Amino acid sequence: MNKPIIAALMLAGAAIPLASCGSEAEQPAEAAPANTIAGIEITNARLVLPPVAGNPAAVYFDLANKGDRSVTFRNATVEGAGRAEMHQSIMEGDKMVMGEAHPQTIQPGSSLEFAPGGMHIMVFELPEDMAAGGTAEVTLVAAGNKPHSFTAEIQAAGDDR
Ligand SMILES: [Cu+2]
Repeated sequence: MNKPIIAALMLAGAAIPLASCGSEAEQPAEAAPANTIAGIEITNARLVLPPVAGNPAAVYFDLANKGDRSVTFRNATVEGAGRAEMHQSIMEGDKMVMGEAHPQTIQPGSSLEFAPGGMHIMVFELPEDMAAGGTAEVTLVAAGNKPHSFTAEIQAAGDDR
């Protein structure tokens, strides 16, 4: 008998958070495609295979934040690979060493280059069918577990990076 009232309350309850929640979970200004973060643009993405089979590969790209809020990337995955890590190469004395990078915050209007000798995504346990000339699906994971996926062209170790 009072079902219509309950339904009306539920509708009202569902509408309130959308109308009043202005900070964390608000809708992006322009809807981003699935598995992307609004405003984030990746260009020049390539996955460079290791010179020796069994070694890790590296993913390089240019990342720009054209949105209106900062985005912090914590880690990455590559489809089919065992695991991937966000790495940074640094000079220690006269030796180049690399290790896992701290989370990288990209402010609105700024960009970050993932390039040989600097930031890169290190990819371990490559799928056996990964070959130069193909493509790989790379996903950067931002704070809050938000994924941003893009396609990288697979290059052989000796290719121009
Ligand atoms: Cu590395």
